[in-house]
Amino acid sequence: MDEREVKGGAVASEGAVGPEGCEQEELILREQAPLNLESRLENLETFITENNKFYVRNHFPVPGLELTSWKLRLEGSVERAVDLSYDELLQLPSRTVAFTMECAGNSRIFLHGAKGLQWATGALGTAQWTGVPLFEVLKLSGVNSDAVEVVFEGADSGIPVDEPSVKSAINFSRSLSIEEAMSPDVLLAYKMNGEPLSALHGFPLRLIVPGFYGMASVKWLQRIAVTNRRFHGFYQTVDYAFLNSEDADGARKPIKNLQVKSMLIHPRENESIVRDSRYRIYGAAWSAGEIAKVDFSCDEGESWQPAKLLGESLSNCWRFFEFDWAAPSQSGKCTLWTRATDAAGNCQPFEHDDNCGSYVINFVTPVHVNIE
Ligand SMILES: Nc1nc2c(c(=O)[nH]1)N[C@H]1C(S)=C(S)[C@@H](COP(=O)(O)O)O[C@H]1N2
Ligand SMILES: [Mo]
Repeated sequence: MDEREVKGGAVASEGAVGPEGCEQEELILREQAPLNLESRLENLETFITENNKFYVRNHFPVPGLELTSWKLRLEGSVERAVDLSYDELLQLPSRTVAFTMECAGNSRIFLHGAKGLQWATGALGTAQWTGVPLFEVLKLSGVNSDAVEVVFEGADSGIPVDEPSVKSAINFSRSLSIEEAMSPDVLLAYKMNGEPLSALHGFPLRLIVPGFYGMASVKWLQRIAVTNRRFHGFYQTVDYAFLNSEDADGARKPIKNLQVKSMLIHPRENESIVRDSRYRIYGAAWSAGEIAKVDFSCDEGESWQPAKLLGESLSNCWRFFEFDWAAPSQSGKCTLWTRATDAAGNCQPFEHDDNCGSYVINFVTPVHVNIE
């Protein structure tokens, strides 16, 4: 894997915000323009991922927004349109919610050559997000009885790469149904781990949708529109969309909920382990909801043993696990698997669902180690 370090001085594009001065050495550069950065596994060992070690997923250049000219516009199928300044938002009731955010394309390298950014397993992280519950802001505007969805528009725009169907610049936008939007966990967040959002993570305001893949958490929010019909935006029906083979209409549906998944943090791919030793297997598991169990196999699924879940269980957050492994007494290669099950009874599949294209990569993947 090509892991070029991100050093200061590289700028995404003119007028946009680059990684310089952001102390991004901790991250792996996956794309320079637009800037895409992956977290290092060794920085994902703790419950909270530090802000400067948290992956960055951008589709367009990072807009450099200034508070003096920025405001949030709330309009559409509402009783009254509302404009809110940053200071006005800070005055509204706030909440802090912990949430593990994973990019829907995380682990794409396991699809061997699939189109898109070649993420290994580090396009995820957990932060405490602070902001105004979206429903509080919708209360200010009122919502008409015909409202169906809420559309969130970011200030970033451009023409998506390799998409001849899109001829002119579009903004990054996604929608939620009215029911989803009313969840008290859905936040208009202005803080990440107690600090104001950085430019890379959506300053001054971003949406946070716990339990959904990252694409739902629109950064650099500038406009929220309540609509009386379904939104068919590019990042809703073309990209970040899937085919449901049970649906007769054949239309692509937006990818939404996080699917149950686990990853090993120790050992790493190709790590050497002393034969006959005890080794502490360590990893993380997450889902929309809570994790019920994680099983470990060192014989490609012939037999499974339960790992020990660590810490407390928090909804929509990862949970770490460990397993005290008796490494084989023979030297040679060994393949390690983990398989998580969530509280709703979903467990990780063994194969990728092709209806999801190069997204939702939650099947059981191997870590190969050398017993020496
Ligand atoms: N406006 C805007 N919001 C966005 C994106 C984007 O490109 N533009 N990327 C989305 C995707 S695909 C992910 S995974 C998350 C990543 O958030 P992060 O960069 O703070 O880690 O932001 C989402 N919100
Ligand atoms: Mo993403």
